[in-house]
This record gives sequence, structure tokens and C-alpha cells, in this order.
Amino acid sequence: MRTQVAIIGSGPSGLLLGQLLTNAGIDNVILDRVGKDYILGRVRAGVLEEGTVGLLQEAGADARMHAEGLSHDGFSLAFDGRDHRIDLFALTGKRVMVYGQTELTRDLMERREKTNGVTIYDARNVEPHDFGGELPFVTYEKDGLSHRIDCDFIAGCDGYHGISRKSVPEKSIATYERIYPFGWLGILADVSPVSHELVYANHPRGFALCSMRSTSRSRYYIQCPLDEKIEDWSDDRFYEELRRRLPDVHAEALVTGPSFEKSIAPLRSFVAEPMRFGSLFLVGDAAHIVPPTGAKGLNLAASDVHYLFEGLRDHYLDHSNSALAAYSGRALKRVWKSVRFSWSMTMLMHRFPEGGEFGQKIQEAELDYLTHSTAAAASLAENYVGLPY
Ligand code: RFL
Ligand code: PHB
Repeated sequence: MRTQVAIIGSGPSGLLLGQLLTNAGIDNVILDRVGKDYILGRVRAGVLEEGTVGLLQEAGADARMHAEGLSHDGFSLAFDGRDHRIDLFALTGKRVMVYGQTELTRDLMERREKTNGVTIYDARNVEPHDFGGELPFVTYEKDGLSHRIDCDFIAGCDGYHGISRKSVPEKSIATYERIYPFGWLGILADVSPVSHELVYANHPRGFALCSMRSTSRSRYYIQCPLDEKIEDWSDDRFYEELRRRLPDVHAEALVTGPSFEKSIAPLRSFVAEPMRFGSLFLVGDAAHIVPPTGAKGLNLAASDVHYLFEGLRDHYLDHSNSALAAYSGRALKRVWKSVRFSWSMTMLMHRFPEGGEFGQKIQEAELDYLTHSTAAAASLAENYVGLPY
């Protein structure tokens, strides 16, 4: 088989890139090691920046998001028994869209099917080859047979554990990492949210986040030690712990009900540089991971896709390679700003086992600063709604 762009990974970055390319008449094939239902079973991001919303529109996969997504003008920072609202719209003129990654992925998959895009699911041992040379290709196995796809470019959209980044010789790649000493225990339940906007809580017992997927489906998280076992967390125990970490106004509004998803996610910051190796491009989580506190992971994947799509479009339609040559530099500039923001939100809102009283006092000072300075609140808001592309 031959295609112009072979895309490894059918998560949000692979699907979004594939759809933009298809719409521009650029041939592409997506390969994923797992099946559609498995991908749709992953519960992850919930907050989309305006830039991400715009890209979904450009892809033609925005109808359901606009009908069912919740547009939010602000969110709350809860601490010291109080609730302080960050008015995103007043501070930046921008909003965010609350719409689950699962739904966004489903919309992109449906759009791909409608436009006859090729996706090969359950492809085993996918491997990119010869991306340092003139004739790159990808091999994989399916149903016991070996296959080869010749291509011009390979997009590594295969997440943190994917094969693309691992295929790059170690001496050609630099990585930067920070592991945080706790995780997030999250649940999904069909109960109405404690508030119509998100609540990020800093509490002596640890961080908590009240998010949602709709006006009747809540997504709640609490900070937990890394060695915590999911079996030890009944729904009742989870809600009780969440309630204790919220100010009264939200604790009293907490509606409980059976969860249908419960998982623990570790928190890390990670960046690989550069994001281009010959004809192989790393995109999204394959190149970088941020802790979820700033809601940036999926949005960064989308901005990478924007830069790469511009490069590929200019290459094929305008015979210009300058945007492609600029991909890694442009993407990394924005990546590092989001890495910084996600790190600072994480430092501000969590209890650090080794932080001590000094760390505690710094958090209190910063929260006080954010509540009393419009400039500080505007900086937080500008980053939260998403920096320009
Ligand atoms: P994905 O979604 O991991 O998709 C990668 C795909 O590649 C496939 N794959 C392979 N295919 C072939 N061969 C291989 N060897 C392969 N290895 C892997 C996988 O099967 C998969 O289908 O990466 P992508 O597309 O770059 O998307 C990134 C986002 O998923 C991620 O950044 C976000 O989910 C992060 N995130 C959040 N981001 C936000 O912008 N806002 C949020 O509110 C937000 N909340 C979150 C989050 C992530 C979380 N977890 C669990 C990590 C909340 C949580 C709890
Ligand atoms: C979510 O709804 O899953 C979510 C929202 C905001 C975050 C992280 C996760 O910062």
C-alpha cells in the first residue's frame, strides 16, 4: 500500500490530523494497535480551548460539540473555606468548552468514516522505518499477515507509550521530565455537578476537582498517594473524602450516586526535543505530557496538529517546505509555555508531602495574590483559555 502521510495512533491527534489532511485532499492512513471500542472506553480530557474548538470546526466534526458541549465563562478556585471565581470571559474575552475527549474522539471517528478515511485498527507491531532517508515506510501485522505502507511522511500520534518516539536513536533526542509524588483518583457518575462551572480546590487533605461531562454527568477527582489501590475506594469513601475537601457551599450541593468509571492517573511533566526526525513528526502525547491540572494535554495535541497540518498542506498544495521546517520550533515554543502553566497550577493546588511549611506559605501567598490582583488573575486566565497559536 502507498499513502502520502502514514499516521500512527488513532487518538485525538491522529484523528484530527487525518481529517484536516483528508479535507485538503491529502491521502493518509491511520494505524492503531487497539480497536475502536477500546479507544472510546478511555475517559480523559474534558476542557477544550477555543483553538481546539476551531480545529474541530475546520475538520467538520463540531456539530454535536456545539449542540451538547457546555460553554464556560469561568471556574472557581476554592481554598481556606472560600470560593473565588476566575472570570475567564471578563479577563480574556474568551471561553472554554466542556466536552469530553470520548465524545470528541467519537465525532472524529464518525467524520472519518463518512469521508471514507482509512483506519486500520488492531494493527500489531507497528514500526516506522527509514525516516532519516528518502523512502520512509511503516510495517505492521494484522490477522497473522505482515504489511508495509510506503509514504512521504510519518506522523507519530501514538501517545506517551507509543513506538514513534522510541524508534528515534537515543543520541538524537533530548528528554526532560518531572514526576509528581501523587496521583489523581477520578470517578464518573450520572449525578448533577456541584456547580455549573469547574471547581479546583486546595485543601489541607489534598487537591480536589469538580468537573463534568454534561449537566447530569459529573467527573470528580481527588489527589491521592501513588500507592493507593482502587479497590480500597468505595463510592461512599470517595464522596466523603471529596466533600471534606470542598468549601461548604459546594459540599452541601454534592449529589452522590453510583460511579461507572473509577481510575488512578499518575501525574508527570515530560517533553521530548526536537519533534521532527527527518520525515517522522511527533505529535501530542508522543512528544509531551503535562499533569492534568491545567487541562492542557489534549489542547496541546491540537496545537501540534495545527502546526503540522499547515506544514503538510503548504508542502503538498503550495510546494513550500518552510512551515514544515518550522514545525518542531513552533510547536515546542507553545509546548513549553503549557508545561510551565500546568506545572505552576499543580504546584499551587496540591499538597506536597515534602513541601513543608515554606511550600504551604508560598501557596497561600499566591492564592491571595490571585484573589487580589487583576493582573495575576488575568495571567492565570490567559493561560487557562489557551495561548494563541
Ligand atoms: P492518545 O490519546 O494517547 O492516543 C494515542 C493513540 O495511539 C495508539 N498507540 C499505538 N498505535 C499503534 N502502534 C503503537 N505502538 C501504539 N501505541 C499507542 C493508542 O492506542 C492511542 O489510540 O494521544 P493523543 O492523540 O496525542 O492525545 C492526547 C490526549 O489524549 C491527552 O493529552 C489528554 O487526554 C490529557 N488530559 C487532558 N487534556 C486536556 O487538554 N484537558 C483535560 O481536561 C485533560 N484531562 C487528561 C485529563 C488526561 C488524563 N489521563 C488519564 C492521562 C485527565 C486525565 C485523567
Ligand atoms: C476533566 O473534566 O476530566 C478535567 C477537567 C479539568 C482538568 C482536568 C480534567 O483540569
